[in-house]
Amino acid sequence: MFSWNEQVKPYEELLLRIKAKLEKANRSFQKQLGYSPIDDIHMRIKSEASARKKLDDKNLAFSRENLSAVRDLAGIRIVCKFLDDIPEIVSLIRSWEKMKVVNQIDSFGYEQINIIEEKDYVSNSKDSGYRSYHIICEDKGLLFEVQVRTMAMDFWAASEHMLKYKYGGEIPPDVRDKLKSISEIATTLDMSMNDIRQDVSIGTAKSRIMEQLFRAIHLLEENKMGYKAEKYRDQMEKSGDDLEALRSLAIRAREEVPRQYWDE
Ligand code: 0O2
Repeated sequence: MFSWNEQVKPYEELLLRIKAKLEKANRSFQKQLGYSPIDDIHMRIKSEASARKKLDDKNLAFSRENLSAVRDLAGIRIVCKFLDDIPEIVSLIRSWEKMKVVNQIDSFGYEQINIIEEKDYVSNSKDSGYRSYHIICEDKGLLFEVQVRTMAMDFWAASEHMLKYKYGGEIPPDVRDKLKSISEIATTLDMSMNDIRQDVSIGTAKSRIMEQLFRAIHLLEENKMGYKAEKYRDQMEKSGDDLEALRSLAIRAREEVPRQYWDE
């Protein structure tokens, strides 16, 4: 016999490492783009009973060896804000694999992961209406599953899961039909939200630029360079909504402020 706790311990450590990598990447997205695509990260290790059932269903013994072949014994779920964030996160995870060729060690000092399989239930939803992008990964012999989905997909999956539990595993046909049509509504919602994502990104970029420009103008005024501040205010008004003009104005205004006046 083997101990379940001992069996799952390395998976717990692995999930924490992957979560830290994702959080770090999300912070970099925020820094570089002013926008973080990951809304939430959940980790889970299958319960002993659920793992036992999975092996039972495949007529496999509950052994250490068979458990290590269960691809979703450990799972990490990444919930994104918008539909277009999914390919962004999938590329990020694929890049961890590519890094292995160049460098065996990443910035955390761990070896990189291998991608075993990808399942695109976003483009091709399951019969139930389930949608998500799955990536089966491997890290030093440990298999784990990454699920990438939007908030709408996550809400649907959590509700369906809850109903499955409530009906003892078998959802009645009429409820199943309703769930399928709700999944279609969620898809429409995701697509509509994605359409306005462009506006959101532009809005975020503009507010960051304006923040920098106002800060530079304020520092110029505070440090006896009111005439320069006036010039930038004037040009800012003339630039209107032209993002590129405002961006280059903010760069120039920042350069005018002597370094010692920045308290950042
Ligand atoms: P839980 O609650 O996450 O433990 P395989 O693993 O390759 O032998 P499987 O299990 O069909 O085959 O793989 P698949 O299709 O990639 O699904 C694995 C996981 O995706 C499931 O794990 C669920 O988390 C999720 N999933 C798949 N289909 C559905 C669905 O119709 N509804 C919901 N709510 N989730 C789904 P588990 O172990 O089934 O569940």
